[in-house]
Amino acid sequence: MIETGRHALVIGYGRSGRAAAAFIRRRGGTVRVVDRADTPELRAELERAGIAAGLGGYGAQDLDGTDLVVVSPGVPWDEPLVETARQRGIEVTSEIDLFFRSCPSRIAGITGTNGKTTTTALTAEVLRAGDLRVMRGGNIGEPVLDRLDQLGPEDWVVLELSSFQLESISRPHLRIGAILNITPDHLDRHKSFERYVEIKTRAVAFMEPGDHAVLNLDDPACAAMRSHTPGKVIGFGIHVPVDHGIRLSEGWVTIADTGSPRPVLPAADVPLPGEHNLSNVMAAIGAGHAAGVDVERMADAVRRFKAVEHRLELVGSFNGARWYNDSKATNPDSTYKALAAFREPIILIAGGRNKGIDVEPLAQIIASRVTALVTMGEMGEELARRVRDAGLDRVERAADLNDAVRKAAALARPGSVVLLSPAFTSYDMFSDYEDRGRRFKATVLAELGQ
Ligand code: UMA
Repeated sequence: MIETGRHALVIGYGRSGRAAAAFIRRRGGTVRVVDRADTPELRAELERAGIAAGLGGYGAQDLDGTDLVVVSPGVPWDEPLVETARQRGIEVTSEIDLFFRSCPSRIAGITGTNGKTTTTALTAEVLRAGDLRVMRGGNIGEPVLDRLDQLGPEDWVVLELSSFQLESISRPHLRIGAILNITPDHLDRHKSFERYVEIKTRAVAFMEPGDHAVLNLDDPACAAMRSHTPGKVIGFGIHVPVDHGIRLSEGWVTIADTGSPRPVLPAADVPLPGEHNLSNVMAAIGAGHAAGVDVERMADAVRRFKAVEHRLELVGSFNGARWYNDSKATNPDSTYKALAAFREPIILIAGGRNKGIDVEPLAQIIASRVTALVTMGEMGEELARRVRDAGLDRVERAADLNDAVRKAAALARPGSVVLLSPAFTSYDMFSDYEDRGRRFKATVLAELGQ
């Protein structure tokens, strides 16, 4: 076992770092933690766990006595401390890399810019409906390394994989790998779109001939992956012809493989709004088909499925308007999909921290699609100005979340949709997108609920 007797330095003590530290200690290794943050809670937690730590920053001296560096997903893979470790010949890994190295089970991985969490949750349900034993985890917010002991060779692990995670896995061998879509995201970290695509390609590049690559043929970058995988391709698409894979035939999601096409369920039965969600369902059915799940059972799993928290999640109806929490929309593409999911007049709440994305196309689309816009956060002012320049008059700038909810409530009319779909990250005002979504829901209920 790689980690037995090792002296590990874990960089970042969040969900991933905690799981890695616990795992290494259980396997007889020693752990020291460093974190750029230094809070009383973090200190207390590390003390309780009896873990030595350097908080409030880190440097090369932290590598002394270390022979394994475990990097959290939020820490750049080319962070200077990590580069120094490599130069000194110290092995660099991550929680998810250690998992891949030791996992006895078959792994299905879901990646892409948007829709990963919903598709991961749905794929896990589809496989479970086929009586398979499934562990779900990864970027969805559920680390897996600390649950390794529960796994056996007959099990499936369904993992949501972010680009940060994929970059850190030395050999990401997936038995089923789904790539949902690729549009510019995380460019602050990966520097170029080409590099980002290259990292996503890793999800299918390490396959063997019996494995399955589930690829969105509607998305040019995903379709191009067909020539980068040794696995069997199961394509899916709504707008392009699909010879082998999952397609839409006369309104039915249909499996077209060898033999005659098999209808799975009518697209109208998909319980999630928007065409992007139909595409996510097709990906999950592609994965279920690859795992050998019966068509009817897959259809049942899809029909039963409920929206994941923070993804076009209905908060409630107030004064005739429906309010949705789409806090997970941390990039423009995700917001475009949310805007396309409704026919009703939309009051959009957007803004946050920019991660290197060109705001102009977003401003144009918002101006052409929404009835009114309320902006907040670091990008609030620029977004408001650009959307006004693009021709929308009803644009308001909110001081904080409470103010945004109040302003949106004043703009809403019966029959309209109020949508929090920020298009930017949450780190300017919240600890993460989940915090943003939960506070949004609490504020809406406090302001408008009975
Ligand atoms: N930290 C540092 N230095 C840094 C960055 C962070 O010391 O440069 C410290 C922070 O102070 C904090 C800790 O590291 O104490 C946080 O680590 P982290 O940012 O890696 O977050 P975790 O809580 O470990 O959660 C990570 C993923 N986070 C990120 O990729 C940013 C979670 O994905 C994932 O669910 C979890 O592991 C379990 O696998 C979240 C996410 O936002 C949902 N992902 C991005 C996305 O979906 O767009 C990729």
